[in-house]
Amino acid sequence: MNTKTYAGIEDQYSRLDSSKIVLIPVPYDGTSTWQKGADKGPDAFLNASENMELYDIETETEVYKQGVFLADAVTENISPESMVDAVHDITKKYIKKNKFVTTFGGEHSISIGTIRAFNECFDNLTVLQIDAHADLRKEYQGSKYNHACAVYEANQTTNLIQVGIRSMDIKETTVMDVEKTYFAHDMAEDDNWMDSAIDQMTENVYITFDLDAFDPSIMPSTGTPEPGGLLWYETLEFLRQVFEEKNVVGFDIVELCPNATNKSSDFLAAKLYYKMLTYKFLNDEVDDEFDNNFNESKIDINKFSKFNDDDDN
Ligand SMILES: [Mn+2]
Repeated sequence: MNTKTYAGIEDQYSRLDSSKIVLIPVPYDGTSTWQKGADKGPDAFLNASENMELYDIETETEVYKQGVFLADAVTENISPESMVDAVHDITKKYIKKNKFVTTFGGEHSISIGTIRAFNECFDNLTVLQIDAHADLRKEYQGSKYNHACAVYEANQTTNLIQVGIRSMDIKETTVMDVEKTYFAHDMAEDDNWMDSAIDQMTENVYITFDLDAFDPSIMPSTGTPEPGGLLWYETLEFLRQVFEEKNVVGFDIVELCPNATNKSSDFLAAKLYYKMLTYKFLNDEVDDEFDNNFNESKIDINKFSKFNDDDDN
């Protein structure tokens, strides 16, 4: 059991029964291909969170009072597939407890498990992927559960919207839906990308946020930094709009690869997480009941599922 709490908050705000939010750390780094260290991400994030001031100036709120339960870390790592299964199971368990479920990685392959759980529990799910990389490979280095494959399944089974993309393999062009892809070089010149992306979302939105979407000038501590990324305030503006206009059902933040001497990226990740919670609960009083609106009897596949098309081939 964890003895520490998220951000060092008091017991009354961190117990499972009274918390609307659950945070699941997944310190997994089994398939990363270049710089290792994403397994250290959750600890660095939690340490930075403990040193962060919890009053949000922009919104004049203290979202931690909605309650944040820090779940035991998922440490399953016998194989990438068993890790994904473990993440899937624990995510679904907390969704069914009517919690707002959030996950902190770890490398991006953990999101395969979280997205699968959310897609099984929410109708017509949109997956908003904010990332430098397309991550659309069906298989990479012998595994379907490699970080380079993070959203292949989401692309097949959900309404996937990709934002910030600036690196991919030519093979990925064959599965990518370019109408739903916002490339970084286009975003730099087109102020309309935020509205356009939101217009393509269904009501239920899951956000998978790879920290390498940010520009390396503000987020250097990530496994594969790419130039030309998102900056802080435009990212917050976009996220706030998404949370205001859609039902964000959960999110993950992945690929923090901490640097021993420069902690600014850890703090950015901590603040990003807190901002996303803040936007989610902006109009909720602490005493309001929370309903995550999961569909207990969901049997329909997502209307965006491409599995049926595949069967015809
Ligand atoms: Mn990435």
